[in-house]
Amino acid sequence: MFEVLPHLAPDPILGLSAAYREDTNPNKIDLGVGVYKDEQGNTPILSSVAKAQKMLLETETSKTYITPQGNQGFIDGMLSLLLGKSSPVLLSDRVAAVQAPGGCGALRILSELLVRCNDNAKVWVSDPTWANHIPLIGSAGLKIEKYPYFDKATASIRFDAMMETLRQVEKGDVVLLHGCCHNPTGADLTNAQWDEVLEVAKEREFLPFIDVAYLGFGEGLDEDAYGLRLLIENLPEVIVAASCSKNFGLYRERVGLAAIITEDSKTRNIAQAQIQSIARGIYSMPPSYGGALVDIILADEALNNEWVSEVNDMRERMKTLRAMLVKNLHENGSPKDFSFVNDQKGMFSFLCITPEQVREVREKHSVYFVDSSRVNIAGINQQNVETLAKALVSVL
Ligand code: PLP
Ligand code: TYF
Repeated sequence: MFEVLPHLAPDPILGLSAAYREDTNPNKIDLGVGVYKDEQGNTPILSSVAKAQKMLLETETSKTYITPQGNQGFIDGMLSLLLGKSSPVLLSDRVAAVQAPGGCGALRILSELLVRCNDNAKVWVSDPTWANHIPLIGSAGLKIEKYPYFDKATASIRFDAMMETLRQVEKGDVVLLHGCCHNPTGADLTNAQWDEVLEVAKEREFLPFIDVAYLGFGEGLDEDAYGLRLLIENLPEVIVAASCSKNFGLYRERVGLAAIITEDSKTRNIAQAQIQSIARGIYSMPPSYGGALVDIILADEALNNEWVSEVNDMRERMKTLRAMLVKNLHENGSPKDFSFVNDQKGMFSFLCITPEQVREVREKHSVYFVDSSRVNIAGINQQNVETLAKALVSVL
């Protein structure tokens, strides 16, 4: 029966890892998949997470199922982290939420919910956006449209063009926004631009769908939540997909949160039952382990402080790496000015070079990153930065 199925190419991002592993060049450089790496190129378990694991091992007494919505401590902790501890919205009983298997799981659950509301709804995504948004949202059956976002020629956000498109979005359509640290470009809206997005959302009555996978990697945990909190506090309805993969380093544990801010608490109860029924139709209840760790970390003051400081360290290191790359490119005679990389946020940057140049640097110098020219900044270190800069300059 399966012979009827067509062959499919691998995930364009995860597929790069396989090619990198097979490359025998000792000087190969991996700037592909978005995972944080330390100076040695490892992705260690955060110290706060290691401590939480020990605590969990000592205190967990059962492996019976968790509830359909997941770990309530995790949900409450995450909502405080995202919305702010004193958020008026949190106190108003207008938030439905479930623990989800990763940010991906959250994106899919929320997309399914949108289909249940209106199977004709269009979801507007930034051009470009994270490649996985297309299958995650599209597989639910929603139609995807693009709004202009980034101009490779000037390495900057096309804000006027973005706003012009958003001004034509119809009531009931959905606009996917990256909460912070835009994947793949690293180009984020300023606070003033978020203020304008709020105005157009009010005017057009579209539903903001906020994907936040890198909270804390831009400017800080609270700073990075500016746009998210602004929209949630000023609009009747917003949906949020959050991931704990990066900022807690819990990638393989699959931890995320799907949240729906509703107009009133009666609708909240309906939305809560609906997202649980969607989860039941796919996997019943989320895996427990990662959510239990996040719950422990967010609830324990000392551990929470330790985690915040680890997030700060990761962010500051990535900023240093950006500066190091820009400096090395300049010192190695780059004809192109890469200083825009210093202004971009989080884990990724678009180098704004052509797909041909990306492939050439991969084939000739074993430097691996996505054809779009997206690099994982965390893959840079003191040892490889000069090799990397020379390789890039050689293909410009
Ligand atoms: N959204 C964006 C923009 C991402 O880059 C990612 C990837 O890490 C996710 C969502 C979801 O990640 P995960 O399912 O690993 O939590
Ligand atoms: O964009 C990235 O590299 C990360 C990790 O199917 C990722 O978000 C990549 C591909 C994928 C899931 C996660």
